[in-house]
Amino acid sequence: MAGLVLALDVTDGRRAREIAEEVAEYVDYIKVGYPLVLSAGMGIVSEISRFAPVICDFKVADIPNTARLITERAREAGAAGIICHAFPGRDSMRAVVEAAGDMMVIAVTEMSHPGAEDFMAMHAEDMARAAREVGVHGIVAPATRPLRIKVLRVAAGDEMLIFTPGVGAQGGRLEAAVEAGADYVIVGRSIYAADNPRAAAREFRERLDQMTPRR
Ligand code: NUP
Repeated sequence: MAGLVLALDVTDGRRAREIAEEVAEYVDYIKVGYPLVLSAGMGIVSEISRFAPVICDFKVADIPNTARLITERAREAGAAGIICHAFPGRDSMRAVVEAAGDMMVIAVTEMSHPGAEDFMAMHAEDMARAAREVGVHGIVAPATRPLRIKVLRVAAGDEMLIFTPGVGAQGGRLEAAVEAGADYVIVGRSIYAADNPRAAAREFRERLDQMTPRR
């Protein structure tokens, strides 16, 4: 069964906690990134972890030493996972994997916005293979281009998890992304900006539950 990740990109800590509590029953992870952490501080990671395991979307893209330092901060804060970029190369991804301990590491290969076709797409398959080689657990692939999820599934192999953003606000369709091979769908605005985030999360969950699992 494919899973659901809420991208909690609100910039108010109190609202973030409210939404996390409301949707907890329907999501597998809550992803927090710079919009929330730069507003509310790193303490928000453990606060949100009371409701669902947290993935820190820090898109780590630096030299190995700095990548390690950032990863250690996410681990200290109690995160369950961290997102890094694949493009800085194997050594930087390896530094994240080594510093991650029990955290899941997810590497961005091809992003979901149109600009990813300028530079990232042409190297995305190599990036997925490199991520697998160095022990990364999952990749990010675009729900806005389901065919690319299929291609990246072949490059990443069957064991790797595919997380796919771009459903809803960016125009991607949940069913198409899951049929193309995604394991987790990442949804932000269509849940947290809905009139009723809990009802929106429940609806995404129900749509996922109706689909045939990949494995
Ligand atoms: O390629 C990516 N596309 C993307 O949208 C990689 C990401 N990490 N994201 C993130 O997913 C983005 O930063 C946001 O947190 C979430 C999608 O949110 P929404 O478009 O559903 O609101």
